[in-house]
Formats: sequence, C-alpha cells, structure tokens
Amino acid sequence: MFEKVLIANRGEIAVRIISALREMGIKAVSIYSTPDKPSRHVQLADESYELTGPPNKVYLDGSQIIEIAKKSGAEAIHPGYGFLAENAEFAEACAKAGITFIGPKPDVIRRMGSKVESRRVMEAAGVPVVPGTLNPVTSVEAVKELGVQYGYPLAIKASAGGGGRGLRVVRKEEEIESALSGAQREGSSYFGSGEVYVEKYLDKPRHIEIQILGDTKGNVVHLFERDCSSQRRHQKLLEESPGANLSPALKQKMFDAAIAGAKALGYTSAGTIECLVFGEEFYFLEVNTRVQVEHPITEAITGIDIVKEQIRIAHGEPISFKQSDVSVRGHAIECRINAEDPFKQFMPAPGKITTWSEPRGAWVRVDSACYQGYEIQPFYDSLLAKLIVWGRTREEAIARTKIALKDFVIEGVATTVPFHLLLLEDKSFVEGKIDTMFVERDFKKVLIEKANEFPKPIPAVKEAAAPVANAQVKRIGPRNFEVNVNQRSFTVAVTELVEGKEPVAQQASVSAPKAPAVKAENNGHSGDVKAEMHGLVKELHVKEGQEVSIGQKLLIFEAMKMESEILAKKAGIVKNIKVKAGETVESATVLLVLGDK
Ligand code: MV4
Repeated sequence: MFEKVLIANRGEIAVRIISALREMGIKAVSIYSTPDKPSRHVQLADESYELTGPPNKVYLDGSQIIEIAKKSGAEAIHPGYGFLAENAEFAEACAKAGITFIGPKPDVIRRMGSKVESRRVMEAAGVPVVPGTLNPVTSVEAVKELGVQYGYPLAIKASAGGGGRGLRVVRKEEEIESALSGAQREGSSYFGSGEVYVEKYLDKPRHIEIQILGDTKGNVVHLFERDCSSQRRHQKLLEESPGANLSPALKQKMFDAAIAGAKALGYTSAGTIECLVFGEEFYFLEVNTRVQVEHPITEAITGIDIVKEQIRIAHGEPISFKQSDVSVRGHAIECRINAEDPFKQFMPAPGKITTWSEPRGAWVRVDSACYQGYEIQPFYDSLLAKLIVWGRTREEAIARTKIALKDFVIEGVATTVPFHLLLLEDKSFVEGKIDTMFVERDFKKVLIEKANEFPKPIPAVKEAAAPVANAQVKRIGPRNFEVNVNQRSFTVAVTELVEGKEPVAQQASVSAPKAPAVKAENNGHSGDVKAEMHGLVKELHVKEGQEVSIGQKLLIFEAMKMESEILAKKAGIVKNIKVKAGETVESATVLLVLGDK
C-alpha cells in the first residue's frame, strides 16, 4: 500500500480523506492557502505545506501541487471533489511525475468531460439517454429541425458543461437563436469549448444518481442510488438514500445500466451515473468521475468506505467486496449545512463562527473542517458541515435528522439549518414527492411564511466607509432583491446612503451562491453606459449613430465568469462606442454613450 498520500483539497473532504488514510496506516500530506492555515485539514495531517499564490487560485495550481507531492515523498494524490478532481491534464501530469492520481484514467475523465461523448458511450452500452443529438449542433436551422422532431421545450447544453452551466431552455422557435449563441458563448468562456448539443427538455425530473466502483481487475459494482432532487439553482441541499417511492424494477434497471456504462468505459475508481427520473422512466444525464459530496449517505446504508476503496483501487487492489456482499440497510439523509441565509435568498454569510456545537448520537455523522472560533473564508464554497443521519426506515431517519438539526448550534453566521428543518416538516417531502424544481417552485413561500419562527442570525456585515467626506451619511439597508439575467437569478444587496433625507448614492453588490456575480449598469442620467465591475465586452449589438429603444440589447458583458445582457435604460441614439468586442475593461469604464434623439 502507499506510505504517503497528498490531499489536493481543503475543508471537510480533506478531513474525510485524512480519516481514511489514518485508518489505512498511510501518512497524510495536506496543502493549504494562506488563509486556510487554521483549517482542521491542516491540523489533522501528518505534514502540511503552504501554497504560494492567491487563495482563490492555489488549489487549482497543479504544477505547484505536484512539486509539493514530490518534495514530501507522497506516492499518490487524492483530489477530493471540485478543484482538480475532474481535470484530465492534471491526472496526466501526475502520471508523468510518477505520482498515482486517485481517480479514473485521464482518458476516461476527458471523455466524460464531453457530454456529447458520454451520451455516445452510454447509448452504445444500451443505457437510455435523454432523446436528443449524439453529435454537436452548430446551426439555428438544425435546432429548428430538432424542435419539429422532438417538440418543445428543448435544452441546448454546452458539451463541456455540467451542473447547470451552459444550459439554455428553448420553449419556442423564436428563442433558438439567442439560446444557441448563449450556450455556445458560455461553453467557450467557462469550459474552453463552444460545442453544444440538444436534448428534449424534460420538465420536473427527479435527480437520481447511482454510485459505482470499478477496479483495475475489471470488476464493477454499484452501491445503489441517491436522490438529490432537493436543490436550488443546481446546488444540492439535501440528499437521501435510498430514494423514496422508486420501484425495485426501476432501480434494478438503473443499477444494470450504470454497471454496463461503467464497464463500457473501463471505469477504475469511484464514480456516479446521474439520471433524470420520471415515474418508471429514467434517462442518463452525466457521469461524475470523482468522489461526490454526498458519498456518506451511501456509506451509511452499505457500510462500505468509498474513499478507502478508491485508494485501494488506485494502488491496484481489487474492490474489497462482491456485489452479492452488499445490501441496503436502512435509510440515510445528508443535510448540507452552508453558511448561507435561507431567508435571504441563500445569500452567502461569511464571518466568524462564535459558537459551534455538533449534534452527537449513535446515528449521527458530521463531516466538517470547522470549529468554534473558525473564520469562514469567502474564497471557497460555503459548505460548513455535512450532517448525515441514519435510521432503519425513512421515517426514523427524518425524525432523527430533525433532532440532530435542533442540536446543531452554530452562532455568528447564518446557516441553512432552518431550511432543512422546514423541508423535513414539509408534506411533499415527507411523502417523498419532490422533484428538482420543488425548492425553487413550491418551497420559496414556506421560507417566507416561516422566517419569523427562527431567531435572526447575528449579521456578519462589515460597515463600508462613508463615501462622502464631512457629511452625515446614514446607511439604509442593505435590502435584497432577486434579479434575473439570462435565466439565472442573482441576489442583489442594495444599500442606500442617505444624507438628511436625500439619497446620495446607491451601493449595489451582487451575489449568487457559488454562481459568480455580474453587474454592469447604465447610468440613466448622463447616458453613459458603464461597466460596474472589471470584465470583458463579449459582443456589441449596436453601432454608432444607431437609434435604440428602451430595453434594447446594447452589448453582452462578462464579469466574474458570468454573462449579462446590457440593455438600454432609455431610448436614444448611440453617440459614442468606446470599447471593442473582446476588450477587457476596468470597473467604472464608460462603454458607450447614449444621446437623446
Ligand atoms: C436537463 C433537465 C431536463 N431535461 N436536461 C441541470 C444540471 C445539469 N447537470 C443537467 N440539468 C438538467 N438537465 C434535460 N434534457 C433538467 C436539469 C435540471 C436538473 C438536473 C439535475 C438536478 C437538478 C436539476 C435542476 C434543474 C434542472
């Protein structure tokens, strides 16, 4: 077995991997960004190395990480999830450096990174895929023909995408043009490929995924399913296993398909086959070539340590059990405890944890890198802890989860604990009748109705310096608004700065949990259309001298990896275009000037 393994990750998953390594008698090497030094993944490792560079980039710096692995004498790297976990080039670079990447083969990661290719592989293996194209689509005409063939709605998806990015829904023919170019542009800018494909868009699906393990001896097993339908804006919030109300026949078909797919791929690690489910039908969606956040619920119902199996497989050992050795025992629920305020559109709430007291008990597991006094870093996702609870039945698991949530005391920052308590009380959830749109569609009103039943968290808002010198400036707000740009919603916090009775300025900050923020605004008074953030002019949609009407699209602007359409706030004439498509501009740059007619 390996003697030393480096963990190319942070936070709770790094802690989780360290516990598997300790049990296996393997030394754990951790890495950390400068602000992550106080994290538990650093304290628990046998050796830790500080990464050099900006905190939001260093965990992606493959060459620096490989250098540290060599220096420390680590023989293998576990990438966890996110960061470099599904980066085929990194997996290849590890091999080149003589270090074992704990994951599937680079070629498998690369092929599954292409959603068109993964659809082809699954189709060839006899797995039902969502009706649609097996090749990239490039023209509006081609999409129109698919609209005739399949009917609307259609989904146009970036082939290199996933997790909802680069996904556009088309409900009628007129929307094709902008959806196609939008998905292509998002694909190019986020994933480096503008390749898109088309599927029939299926409304109100359940998201059911199958955990698989494959080894280098050709063995493939499944570890049953997880239901991840409780999500908001493609961020999962609560997962359970087994899924409620799934017939044994449907499940068996899904397990068989997952194994056939994994065998066709030559899959050699832990992986997940994501599917959409409607009644007794299921369709393959994506393969995730990493250990997933929600893997502990599968561990709870099977007793299998998925991370240990991954490490054994990477070392060339066979899976430690046979399919016939595993069965489902009971029911498990995972709640993702995020530093987000569920009563303020899940706004991220970084800050210092002043109280941290974890629930305990025979049926409770908490995976976390936090502790009392820990300061949540704004650079990373807002997951503070995963609460995993087991029961013999779904009812028992729900009852125990509610008690554990009530016993979880976190003060100093807002968390998603109240969301989970309310969801576990909800009739639709209790009856096991929720789909992927439930939280956004039906549950919003519950959060609004019940907000008063929970104590207000102590806000962790830092006061901004008053922008007007020598003036009595008072802050009103911030007030939160939900705005929609290109079918994505953002939470916008607006603070009015008031001098006497007159507002003197408005400060706006935009955030969307895990989805980067975009804001570019045109100032109605002067006609100057300004970039409010550093960003990129993607497309210009007007020419100098052109008349524009109110609401007309002027340009497409990208900031923090998100695109937005900048629309004319008034009718007028484009007087002066100061930028070119492809140009990067600083915050407050005038992009163009709108004059009166
Ligand atoms: C879909 C779909 C309906 N029809 N594709 C969203 C993320 C990405 N992994 C795929 N997604 C979807 N693809 C077709 N043809 C609905 C979703 C979807 C979804 C999928 C899984 C979990 C949550 C979701 C939430 C909204 C939409």
